Amino acid sequence: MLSRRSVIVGALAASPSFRPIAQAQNPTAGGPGGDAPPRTILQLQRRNIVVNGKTASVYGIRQPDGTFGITTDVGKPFRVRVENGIDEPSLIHWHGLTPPWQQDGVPGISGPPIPAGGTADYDFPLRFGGTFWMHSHEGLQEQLLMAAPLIIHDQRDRADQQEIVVMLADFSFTPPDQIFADLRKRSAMSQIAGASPRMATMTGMAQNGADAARDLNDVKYDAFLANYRTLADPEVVKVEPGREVLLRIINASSMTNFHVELGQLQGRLIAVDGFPIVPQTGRRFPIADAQRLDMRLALPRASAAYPILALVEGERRQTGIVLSAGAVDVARVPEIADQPSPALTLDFERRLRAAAPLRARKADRVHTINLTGEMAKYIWSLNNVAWTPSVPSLPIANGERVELVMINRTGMSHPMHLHGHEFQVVEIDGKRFAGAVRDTVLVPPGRRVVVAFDANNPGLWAFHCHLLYHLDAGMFTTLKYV
Ligand SMILES: [Cu+2]
Repeated sequence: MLSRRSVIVGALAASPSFRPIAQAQNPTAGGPGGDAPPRTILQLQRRNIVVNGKTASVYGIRQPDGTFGITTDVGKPFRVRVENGIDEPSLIHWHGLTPPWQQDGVPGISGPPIPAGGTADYDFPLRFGGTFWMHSHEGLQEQLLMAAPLIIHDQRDRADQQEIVVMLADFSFTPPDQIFADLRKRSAMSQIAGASPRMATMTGMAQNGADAARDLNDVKYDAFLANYRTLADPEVVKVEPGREVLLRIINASSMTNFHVELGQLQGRLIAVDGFPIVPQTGRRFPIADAQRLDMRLALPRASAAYPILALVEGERRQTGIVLSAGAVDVARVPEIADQPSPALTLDFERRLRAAAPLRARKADRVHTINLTGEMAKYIWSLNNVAWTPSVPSLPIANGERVELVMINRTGMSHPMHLHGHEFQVVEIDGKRFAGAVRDTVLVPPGRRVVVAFDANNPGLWAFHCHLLYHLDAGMFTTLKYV
């Protein structure tokens, strides 16, 4: 893992086509005499949080006034300076946005990481609003909570409506490099034992059901966080009885899918990954790693406390916040649910319809991408190739309608994320439909999911599984066009 990372950086330094982000900017913007709006400063920092009664050193992305991440408006430029205040290189990806490719924040693809103590500037137009997020794409920093909300208001938002952002995360006291080493060791040992159900499903098309259910969570986490807190000491948000609030849920975890459980409240889901859908009402919604859900909640007139929970897929553990409407005592919410939640399926995805679908058009180009792996070495790959910088990019051309056919031939679900473009889910297991527009879609074991996008943002773009250790183990590739 370390060698792959240093290879990338080395290759970059030697390539004249990659320039530091700061140099990729318009040098006059915001300079002396310029009338550009001021930059928002984002500081990458070390900080302490308390989890399960113990202090943990994690990362954070904050403005000088302490605000995590950014809230801004559509149509405004995204003018940001990132100051790297940690003691190692870092680079921040604007998850779900469509910047020029050099500003996408993937080390070795978009540009080199920002050295410790260095800065990088960003300036690009915001084409659409919604709930997005930012996270480090360098090494395993995301596991140490180098992530923050990125909210873009647009005409869907109402100035008088209270907004509540909930950022979910998985947390371990074990250092990420150790987690990764343990995953590799455990895989090797189960190979020797020869009895792992996961192994059996790695070689061929996986079956749904019992085998898959055993493969839900690779990493055993110490805690699950909502806005950096557990249910032992949750964030309690004051809300007004009888009013409607907008809930923006961001799954910023490294490896975990959740079900959002609204309890007594009914949610009206209006967007996924920031993009509007034909609204869906319900009390429970799946959210895969890296995805977002925007929902409106109508609060009853009576005073009450309403836990908003996120149930870990396949486990009894849960996290969340509490909405406190009126004068109420907030009772302790258990961190363990009565029942384990089921695995995420595609049932919900299949019901979603884009409110603003892509224009109907035949694909100019189709890439079939098998999601593959070699469990004995904890190698994850695409079309049986674990990524290295020498892997050729998938070719596409500017102006094309592209379809990516993803077929999961492993025993685990993979949330697949495309950088720099929004895509539409257009097919599940052979059935075409005008599904949600998103940037991350879950492909469960044995399933086939097709997404379509318009190649309208030339450059070199990452496409990968968003599970952090799968990504780092090679489940990654690039698309390239000029
Ligand atoms: Cu994966």
